[in-house]
Amino acid sequence: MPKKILVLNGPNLNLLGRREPEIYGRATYADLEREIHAAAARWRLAATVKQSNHEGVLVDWIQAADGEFAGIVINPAAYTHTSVAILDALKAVALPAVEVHLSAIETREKFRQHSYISPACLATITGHGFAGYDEALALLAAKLVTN
Ligand code: CA2
Repeated sequence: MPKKILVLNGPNLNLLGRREPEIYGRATYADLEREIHAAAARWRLAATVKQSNHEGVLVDWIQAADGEFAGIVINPAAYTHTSVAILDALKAVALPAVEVHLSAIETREKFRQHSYISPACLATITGHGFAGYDEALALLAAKLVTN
């Protein structure tokens, strides 16, 4: 049975392809979901992909992942830069987690350069667009064979 990975996307990522194409590209959120499922299958993983605009919903999903999933990929979007609640939830479940950002947050506005989430993640991938999710899944696949 392929190991199950929870892929979480935060606020406004459902708008992908509709605004700011110079930063986030022209592909839509549905395209992203398709690419994540294809990447997961390549790494012999099964992805469940969810998006929410609400911090507490993301926290609830992280808590519920305990015992259900082998790892988490998360793009917390704007909550990256504000959310101790998501940091605490990831620490509480202690599942291997990888943080992904489509854009290179380290080269953008000062307020985007700090992540509250990184300390709970085994890696943070930035600036690789949709391919970042594939890289995150590859890292989890490698981590999970050795566990
Ligand atoms: O680069 C990323 O993946 C981000 O997590 C995206 C977030 C941003 O707040 C983070 O600083 C970096 C924003 C996601 C919003 O995406 C949109 C896509 C299209 C149109 C409007 C927003």
